[in-house]
Amino acid sequence: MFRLTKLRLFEIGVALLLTIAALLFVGLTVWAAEIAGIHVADAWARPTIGQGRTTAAYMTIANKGTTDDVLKSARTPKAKAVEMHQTTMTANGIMQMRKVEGGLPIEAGASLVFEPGGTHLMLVGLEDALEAGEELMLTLEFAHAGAVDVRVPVAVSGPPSTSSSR
Ligand SMILES: [Cu+2]
Repeated sequence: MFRLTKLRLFEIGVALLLTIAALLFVGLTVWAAEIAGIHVADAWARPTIGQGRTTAAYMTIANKGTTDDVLKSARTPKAKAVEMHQTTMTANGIMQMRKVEGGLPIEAGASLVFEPGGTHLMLVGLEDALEAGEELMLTLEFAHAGAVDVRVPVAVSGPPSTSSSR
């Protein structure tokens, strides 16, 4: 009788622990999703031209979280540097690219669009030529969401299909 009670107590204890673990897991998952409210879509990069080892990458970064965030930097193992550039028009009608310093803010609920003729990611010092059909991995570094990996297909014009990050 005593043994049975002890066994039952043990079973109840295990069940309780499992329940707590499950609740904790769900809680942490929701918490993590809340923090990493960054969604990346339509990522693509242009192929390199000739001997050039520079190219631009585009994507839409949506901040679906509840916290304002800042894209601080980006990197890829394939290039020496990834810079954030803004395309501006001079008074003479000449297109110019300007490096963005200090990161790009993305308010909660807002999106940051990298697109041809506008703000873009500049991949500088690529180790190899990039051809259409290839793919590269970009890591975006956010002030709040931390590092977000993005798969970037190389295509001649526009995202080949709907692509996204985690
Ligand atoms: Cu540029």
